[in-house]
Amino acid sequence: MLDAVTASLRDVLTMTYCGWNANLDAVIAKKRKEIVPDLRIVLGGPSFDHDDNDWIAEFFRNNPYADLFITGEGELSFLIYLQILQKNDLDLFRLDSSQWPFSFYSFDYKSGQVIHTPMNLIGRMDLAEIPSPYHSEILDEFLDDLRFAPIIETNLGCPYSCSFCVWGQATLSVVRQFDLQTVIDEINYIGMRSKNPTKIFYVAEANFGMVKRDITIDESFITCREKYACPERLYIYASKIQTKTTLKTFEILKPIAGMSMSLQSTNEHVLELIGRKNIGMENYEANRLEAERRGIRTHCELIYGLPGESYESFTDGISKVLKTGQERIQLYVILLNLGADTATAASREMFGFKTALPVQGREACGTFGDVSSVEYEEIVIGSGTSIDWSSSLLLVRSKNSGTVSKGLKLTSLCCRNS
Ligand code: B12
Ligand code: SF4
Repeated sequence: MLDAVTASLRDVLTMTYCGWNANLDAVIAKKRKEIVPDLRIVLGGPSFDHDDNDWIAEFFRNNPYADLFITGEGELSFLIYLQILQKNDLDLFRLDSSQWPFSFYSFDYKSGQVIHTPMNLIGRMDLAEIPSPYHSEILDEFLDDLRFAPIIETNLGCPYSCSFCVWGQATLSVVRQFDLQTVIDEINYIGMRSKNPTKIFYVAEANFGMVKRDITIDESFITCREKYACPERLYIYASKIQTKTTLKTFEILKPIAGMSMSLQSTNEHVLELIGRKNIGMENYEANRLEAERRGIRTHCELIYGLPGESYESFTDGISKVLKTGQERIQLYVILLNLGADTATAASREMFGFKTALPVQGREACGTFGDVSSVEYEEIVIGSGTSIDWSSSLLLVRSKNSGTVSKGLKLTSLCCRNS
């Protein structure tokens, strides 16, 4: 891929900036700017604190290779960027920044000022107008490559706003749906074409089973599987508020997916601090029992180290979940993901987070062509006066009593939310 980037380098290099490739972006940018000094480098993606000017200034000082950061959904903003280049001799900076759309951020190193025009709001693109990248065949080479697994997106955004999660940000809070027929056609196209040996599909949405049309999408997954023996497995997250529709959705999907029943915390004070509402333990138990009756596999997720969570409240939460009969609980450490409220300077100050920067998994380190990089993630190991989570214990169920026993050292650090 890097060779392709180098071979086609001309005027603009665009990259997604995420926690897991931030350092890789930097080394690639540096090398490519050496080859093409005038190269414009445009970043986009979720890891950007657009509300904090000091943070933004620091970001550009630390990443001097970046000419521009485009926040939010990229489709329309990037189109506007290209139109501006076309009209301005390939130079965004010829256009007075007062005319830039609000999603553009840059930096004037001489004055130390962030360049941003918050007033120039642009609308959102009608999702029905966005053609499927799969149908354009541009992704065929990835579908043909055994190392890549396909991701499909049937809607965008999440109506909830848990502070540790980037999905919960205001810009993503309105859920919008892609055209149903396009989604169904994509499922069949991917099922027919994907060479990934695990035959997995990633479904990139926060609350599957929240709306009735998900039942139609389900049926497409299942008929596609019957036709092409693919997908055999879905990486999918169910709506955190399970309704009759959610149960119906996952009943259909049960040959290829279980239903997540995430809580993240059961402590009311913690939930208030992180802006999350759960369904309540009585409803949780009723839904879990109903899922079991219908033969749907379920699991719960809990995050430790959340603001206000103590060792006692966390283990109490595990006991409560076990008492509902839930057999599988996945424990995650809280990550401070840039772009999420918990990672802002204000939240760090309010909760007094102590953090550590462990190296991410093996796939986030390495040498790729002429560049090497290592990525880190930021995890909370303590906050305020609460306990030191770095010595967290993995909590295991003592089988019959539904209580929790402690004893194992934490071995896995990972976090995926819903
Ligand atoms: C599928 C997925 C995964 C998959 C695949 C990841 C991969 N490497 O491809 C798996 C399960 C492996 C995964 C793992 C993780 N994930 Co994940 N994942 C997602 C998910 C659900 C979809 C991502 C996606 O492909 N979306 C489809 C694309 C088209 O949309 P998009 O990425 O939002 O991009 C749009 C804009 O951001 C923008 N844009 C993006 N790049 C650019 C570039 C330019 C130049 C421009 C102009 C615009 C632009 O335009 C795009 C279209 O509108 C998102 C949540 C979500 N719905 O976005 C979380 C998400 C990206 N994951 C997240 C996290 C934290 C992780 C993990 C770190 C968790 C962990 N500790 O294990 C790991 C990291 C693993 C890794 N090394 O990659 C966070 C990222 C937060 C952050 N600030 O970085 C998200 C946002 C979820 C969340 N709860 O907040 N993940
Ligand atoms: S954790 Fe789940 S419910 Fe909460 S904002 Fe993120 S995606 Fe939405």
